[in-house]
Amino acid sequence: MSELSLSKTLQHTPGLLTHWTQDHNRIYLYCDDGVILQVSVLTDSILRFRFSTEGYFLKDFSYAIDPDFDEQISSLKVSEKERHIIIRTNQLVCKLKKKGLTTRIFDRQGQLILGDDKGFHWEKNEESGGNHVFMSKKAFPDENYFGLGDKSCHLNLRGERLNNWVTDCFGYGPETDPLYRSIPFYYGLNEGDAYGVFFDNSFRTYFDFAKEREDATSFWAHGGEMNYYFFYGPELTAVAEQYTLLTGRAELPPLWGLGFHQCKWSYYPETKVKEIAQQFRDLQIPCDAIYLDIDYMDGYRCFTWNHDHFPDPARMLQELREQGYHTVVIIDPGIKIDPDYWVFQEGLEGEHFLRRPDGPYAQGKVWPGECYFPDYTHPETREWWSGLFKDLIRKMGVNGVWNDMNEPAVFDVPSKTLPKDVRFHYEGHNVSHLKAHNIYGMQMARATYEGVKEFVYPNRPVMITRATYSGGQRYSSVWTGDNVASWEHLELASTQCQRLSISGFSYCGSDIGGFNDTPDGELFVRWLQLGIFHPLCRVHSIGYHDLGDAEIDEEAVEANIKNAEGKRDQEPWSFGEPYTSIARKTIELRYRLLPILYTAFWQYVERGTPILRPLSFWDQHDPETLHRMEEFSVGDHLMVCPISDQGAEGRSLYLPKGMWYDFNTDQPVIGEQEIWSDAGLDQIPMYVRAGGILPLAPVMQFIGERMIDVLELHIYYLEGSQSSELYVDAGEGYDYQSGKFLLHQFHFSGTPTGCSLSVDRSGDYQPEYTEFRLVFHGLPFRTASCLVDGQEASVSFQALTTEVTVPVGLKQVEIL
Ligand code: MIG
Repeated sequence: MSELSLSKTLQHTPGLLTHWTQDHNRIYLYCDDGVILQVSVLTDSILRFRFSTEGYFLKDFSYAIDPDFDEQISSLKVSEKERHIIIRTNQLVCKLKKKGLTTRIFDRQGQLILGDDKGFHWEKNEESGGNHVFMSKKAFPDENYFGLGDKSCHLNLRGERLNNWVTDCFGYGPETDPLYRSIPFYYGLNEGDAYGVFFDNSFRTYFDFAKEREDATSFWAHGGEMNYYFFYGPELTAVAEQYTLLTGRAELPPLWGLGFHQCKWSYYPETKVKEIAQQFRDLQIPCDAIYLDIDYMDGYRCFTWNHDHFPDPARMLQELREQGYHTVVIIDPGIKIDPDYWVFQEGLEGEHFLRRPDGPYAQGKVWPGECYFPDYTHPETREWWSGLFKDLIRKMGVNGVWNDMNEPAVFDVPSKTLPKDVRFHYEGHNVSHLKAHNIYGMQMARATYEGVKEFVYPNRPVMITRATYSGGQRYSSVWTGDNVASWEHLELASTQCQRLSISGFSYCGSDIGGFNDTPDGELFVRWLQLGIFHPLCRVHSIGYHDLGDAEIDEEAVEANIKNAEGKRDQEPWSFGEPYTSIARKTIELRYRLLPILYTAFWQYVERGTPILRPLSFWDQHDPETLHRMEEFSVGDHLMVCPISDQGAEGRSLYLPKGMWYDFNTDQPVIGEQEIWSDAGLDQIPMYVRAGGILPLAPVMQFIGERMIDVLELHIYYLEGSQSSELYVDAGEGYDYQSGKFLLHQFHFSGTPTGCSLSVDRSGDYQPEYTEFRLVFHGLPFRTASCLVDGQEASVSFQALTTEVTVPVGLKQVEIL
């Protein structure tokens, strides 16, 4: 069954309320037709709505919810009126109508935030024996919608109908839907007030954002429960923070996880890997990680090595480490059916593979040929899987793992995946593929993450996955899959990463330069100029593989390699000058920006604040921000708008309200207007919010190449005040969890004749540098004196800046 037209189907709606009960923060409403609605008040601004049509609830279970989530409410009152049940929290008033259980949620001022249109309704699912469950909400005439993960359509979802069924979609485009991930979470924004809805249902889900009817937004699923969460903002960022409070956040990656990464399908044999590694160092282009794609394995058997190509992987990886590289290897879910292969044997013995409903194992063809697939929804299978990483990491020295094909993707079948009746353990709930499909990749990433984390200890794990579900951000970063080397895809990459970031997945990136096809030098460097702002910054390409019919044809691949030698290279130096120099300059900027990215990552881990924020997150009251999708920010103060047109030497862009500085020229610019930004091939339109402080690191060829002796803090003058943060720790290991971190909170304040900077500090990490170099931009007055903690200090004057070096422990600087 594909699409259901809401109006044409025979539906049931809840009857009349007979009675209600309250059990702490859970309120149960019972109807005369057996429908029950459970409303859980989880925090003052998070409500959960869960319906049953059976007169009872099945055991509650979800993979999405963070096991560490705490229910915390400060006040809750439930009352009954003639026609309604009313639930009040500190933030919200929820009115439930006795007839039909339709719901309206108001803020404290009595403003309607979200109200039902038809509300909950359902329909028999003849195919599965269960229900199709629907919910429809009223859409305000000017309401806008955002979120939903990796979708490639316009950032603003109003007028779209989309669905979630994780799919291997090689070479997808702006119209392709569904894609690789299922993140059934959206934002509504009406007249400046934002809320979020998370429909936690792992079946195929649909969302219609005022498309079928201009005045209704609805979501539905082909099975499972109507089970959704409401988050009140009213700020968009607050919605993001609450959604990730519920579904979790990533943990801090090692700093190298935010370095520049180079990947290709595939670097082999060893001499090739070494040549690439050496070239980065010779050309002085920074790089922290090299990836090995499927050809490192023996016949695509996971956890094996092709010893012809890699005679001594442990030695090779050790040598790469000595050159400053970390190595990430790919691991797919398909385990080759091969009685002589130890992983297959163990899987059989432990009964770890997915089964068909009639007993035997489910089989599908992928890279290794016919395969079985582990049931990652079984705790014992996850434990077994985690254990498989021991040798790969401890003996061989692998540092991070990349999970691919975990939709799961299957070749040569129209569904591109396993049959829908395959059985899954699902933590004892025993379900079919219809329910488990969307969470399969997430659970594979979880099992992988647990193994990687255990075996790289005391270091931190780095994970990357293709398929995932809401909550999967707790385990792994994601990349946007098999995109294309085209200008259109450069724009898509930006939209998709912004959207992933506001959907809980801040640790994300695209295949820089494009996976399919080969970019020219211009496209490649313009893509890099976007990619350096994405937390996962990785070049990847299809290399010599022509995927046409997704068949494994070794001979064709070999022939391709011969034919294409040199032509499909996608390293920073592959396009000659001036591109190599521009690529170097761009990647160097990435390394300069690392303190900003790391601080933003900490804010995401700590508070759930998205690292990449679309323009609408800056000023949701300004209608101009709601339809733009190329401007975005990284962290608290940096606004970027990469060039995405061939031949462009600049572009126009919109800056939100306030004062800004052009990062490249130091020119002050007034926001809330469209401006033109010159950007020759080596330049990126970048703006800094006035009052903001940008910490910039020195360029390194890789993390830890040498000690940092002084960290630069770039301070952009504002007449007024502004706060900034800088988070630092060792960038590796777990000492930060026991206080070995340093959080600086800077408060800038400026008048027409002077300015001051005060610093609060927490944590007791001692960075390797003992000094900050303060670089003041845009001071409108002549500097007569500078006091650092009351002592006169000497400043130097550059063309555009005023500079002073201060101890890291400073409390206050005054410039007069
Ligand atoms: O069927 O491992 O998206 O990044 O290079 C293709 C080979 C399988 C798809 C991934 C891509 C990877 C490729 N994989």
